Formats: sequence, C-alpha cells, structure tokens
Amino acid sequence: MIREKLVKGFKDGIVVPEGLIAHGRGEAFDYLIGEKTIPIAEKAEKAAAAYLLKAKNPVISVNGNTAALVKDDIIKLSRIVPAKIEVNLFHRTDERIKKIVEMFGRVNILGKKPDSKIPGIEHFRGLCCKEGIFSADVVLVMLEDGDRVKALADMNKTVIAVDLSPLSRTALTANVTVVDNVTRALKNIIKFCEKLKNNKAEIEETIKKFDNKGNIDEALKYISKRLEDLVVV
Ligand code: PTJ
Repeated sequence: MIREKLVKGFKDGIVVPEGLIAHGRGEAFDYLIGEKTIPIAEKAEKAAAAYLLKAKNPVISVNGNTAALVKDDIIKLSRIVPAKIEVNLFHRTDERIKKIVEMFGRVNILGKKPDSKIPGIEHFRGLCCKEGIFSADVVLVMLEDGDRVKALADMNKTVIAVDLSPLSRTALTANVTVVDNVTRALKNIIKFCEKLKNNKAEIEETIKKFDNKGNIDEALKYISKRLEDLVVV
C-alpha cells in the first residue's frame, strides 16, 4: 500500500524519481528494525512531541514523499500542536509546490510564496517563508537532505528528523532523531502530543531526559542484535 501511494504520487507529479529511490533505502532499514516501532524510536517520538508542544513557532516541513504518504497525519499533528505546515522541496518547482498545496485542500499551507532563504543552501533549495521555516524555533522534517538539516541547525533551530536510517547525515545532525517509518512515526507523535498536552512538567522532564546521541547508538545496537538473533547457526 505504501509503495502504491508513492507510485501514484509519482504519476501525479507529487513525488520525484529520487523520492522513489529514497523510499527503497528507507525500506531496507525498515526491514532491519523489523517493520515496527522499536522502543528507542518511541522514546524519540515522545521527545519530538514534547519539543513541538513547547515551541513558540513550530513548523512541519512537507516534501513530495510525505505529502503522498502521510498528508492526513500531518494535518492532524498541525492541529493538535498547533504547528504551521510549509511545503519545502529539495527538487523545487513551482508546479510541484502548487500541486502539493492543492492536495491539502482548504488547510492553510505555507511555501507557495517564499520570501526568505536558509543561509548556506543553494538558491532554490534554500527558499522558505519568513513566517514559517525561517522564523521557526522547532522544525519537523521527514526524509530530509543532510545539508538542509545542518543549515537549519546552524540557524539555532531545534530539528526533529524522521529518518529510517540511523546512519544518515540527517539522523546524525538532528536534535531529535526518530528512527521509524514516517507512516508509524507521525501517528505515535500525535499520540504523545495528546498525552503530554497541558502537562508542562512532563514536557520539561521528557526534554531534559532525552539523549539523542545515546538513542541513535541504541538504534544501531538494536539492529546489530536483531541481525545476530536472525543468524541460524
Ligand atoms: O520531494 P522533494 O523534492 O523534497 O525530495 C524528497 C527526497 C526524499 C527525494 C529528498 O529529500 C532526498 O533526496 O532525501 P534523501 O537524502 O534521499 O533522504 C531520505 C532519507 O529518508 C533516507 O535516509 C531514507 O532512509 C529515509 N526514508 C525513506 N523512506 C522513509 C524514510 N524515513 C522514514 N520513513 C520512510 N517512509
């Protein structure tokens, strides 16, 4: 079903060919973690919810793959936080931006008229909106390019990344790395937002306790142990 959604997105001009390749890479890591949310991902999802709820101007960044796969969950999450949504494409064309904005129907989406630039990122790839990503304190990115995550971190933003590869530059640069499939991750982040909303003490405690580097190490250990357990001697 996930593949079919992406293929349809590709045929409709929402997903780029590179998005299909990226998905294949993600699937390989998903097999390695057993195609389920592993405990360390759940920890990161709770931290992601805490950071989003604490933020003053949180923004959810949307690309072709995430529009095709998890549009409804993005809308749900944006309402519960509440957070702005901005279409921000790596392979940017006005036509794709327009199509993705249209997919979201009446929901207010930024990105159509960029008026700012992420410093250090090549012109088209760095375009963004002043009231959205440019001024955001917390940005949620999913299936994102490493350079852009580094550029956002250099702007002192807290970056939450959903990326199935714990080895990607995105995963290693983000402040909160969620090693999970975006199709499961958003649902879990929504669940934690519902739980943490109005509980300031638990939000603070979750952020204080979260150790991203330790969490990524645990993800690698989990994969390694799983492979060892799968070996039939
Ligand atoms: O729509 P655009 O123009 O913004 O382009 C989007 C892509 C995805 C093509 C672009 O951002 C890109 O090239 O991304 P990368 O650098 O290929 O990184 C994608 C990362 O997402 C890889 O580390 C994959 O393992 C991971 N990934 C792929 N599918 C999923 C995933 N992570 C979570 N859930 C998935 N379903």
